[in-house]
Amino acid sequence: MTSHKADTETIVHSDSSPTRSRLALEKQESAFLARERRDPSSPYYRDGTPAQEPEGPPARRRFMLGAMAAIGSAGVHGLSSATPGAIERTVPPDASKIQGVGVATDDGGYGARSQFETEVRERYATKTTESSWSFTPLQKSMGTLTPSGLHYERHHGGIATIDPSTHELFVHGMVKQAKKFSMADLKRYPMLSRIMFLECSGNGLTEWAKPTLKTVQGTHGLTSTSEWIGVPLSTILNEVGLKPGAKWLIAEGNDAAAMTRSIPIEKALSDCLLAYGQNGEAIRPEQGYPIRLFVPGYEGNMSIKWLRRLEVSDKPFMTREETSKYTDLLPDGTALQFSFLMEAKSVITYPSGEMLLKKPGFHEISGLAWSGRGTIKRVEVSADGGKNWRDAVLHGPVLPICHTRFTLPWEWDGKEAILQSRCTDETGYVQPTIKQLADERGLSSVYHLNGIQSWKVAANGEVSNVHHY
Ligand SMILES: Nc1nc2c(c(=O)[nH]1)N[C@H]1C(S)=C(S)[C@@H](COP(=O)(O)O)O[C@H]1N2
Ligand SMILES: [Mo]
Repeated sequence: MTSHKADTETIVHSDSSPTRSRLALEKQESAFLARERRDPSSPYYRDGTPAQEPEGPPARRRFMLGAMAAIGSAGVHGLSSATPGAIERTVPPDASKIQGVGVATDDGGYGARSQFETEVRERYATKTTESSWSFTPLQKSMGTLTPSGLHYERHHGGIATIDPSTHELFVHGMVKQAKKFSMADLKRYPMLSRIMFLECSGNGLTEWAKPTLKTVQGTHGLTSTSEWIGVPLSTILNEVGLKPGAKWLIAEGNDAAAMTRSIPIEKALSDCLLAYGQNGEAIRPEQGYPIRLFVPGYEGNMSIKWLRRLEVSDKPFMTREETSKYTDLLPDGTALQFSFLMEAKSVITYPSGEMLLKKPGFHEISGLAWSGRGTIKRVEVSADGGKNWRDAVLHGPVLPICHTRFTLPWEWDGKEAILQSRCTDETGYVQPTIKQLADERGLSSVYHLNGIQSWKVAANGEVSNVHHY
């Protein structure tokens, strides 16, 4: 930090005016105290003013996004999002002058974040709202874990509501003994916990031909990281016993979309998880409560939520999601099928689209990198559109198939700059440019865009989404 002195000189507290005397402040405080200290059952404060109930969540925010029409939906409209569950409390001028808020008996006992934190998922839906995308606000992300309430969401037929006490998972097909497992049955098996990212293969699909969405939430927000807790799928497959020749299994959801995907048996036996826990509690309804399949490192659509059935077979099932959807059309008219892996990808989250750098000087560049193939080995950052690269610091623990936080100190000279990050994973795979991907695959397919993201910092400090090679 170079301008420490300048910083202190320019600090202005929004509530401190030079004319306000200490006396005035104290008067304000005692008025506040009189208002605060009231009998909770009384509709009046001690000073006689009527007690008003909090007005509910702060300003509702609306988001619109025409570009999602690229996904092929007939119409798109923004859904409103409000800061969920934040308890609004009166803010005293000096919190150390009064008792803090006593333990609440009427808040349901489930915590909420500070009323001052307002970042929310951006939600987009087709005309019917049941098919929707909710994007994680990566611009505000810290570290690697995504709070469950901000995990990205992709639903094809709305969020299923399932009673765990009656839910069953049916495992059948080429097995020695078909079986039904209740949630209680599943929870008796030895558990496994792993911190892993999930990413929709449609993440960034609007960005192939030209920069389209304005923020990192729009361009990269369909990925999140959670701790996932459950039973290894191999345990359950062992329990039913695979018949010789078993090569694939189909996973089916209990939602209105009855989403289905074929999974190769080697993958099913290696590291797939039947997850009932997320970040220390039961998985959220949005994430597939009471149980989802988690297929580490593979495209998000294979991690079937609200899982109700697994059928073992000697061939893939060729369902809608692997024939008409989730294939990658190539320039020669053929299509890639079963493009499971999520290749290495990184993005700078600070500074990123729509931010404003107030002044030149020190800024810490920060971002996320991840790879479906394993651990991130290296992240390089360029501030001059790819001419020069510097190694960023990777913050541990660097886990396989997990978001990895990187940072790099940057001294901005106040001139236009193009910020980029490029990652390398443990297999030596280096994140390509968007142009390299487009040259190779053409522009007919929308999935699996893992190219280098460029943010332009204009001389006036405004950050915007650009393509730069
Ligand atoms: N049953 C079911 N499973 C599903 C889906 C769905 O709509 N229904 N969406 C899939 C897609 S496309 C993705 S990217 C991930 C999203 O998981 P999340 O909503 O927990 O982030 O779930 C997958 N599993
Ligand atoms: Mo997805």
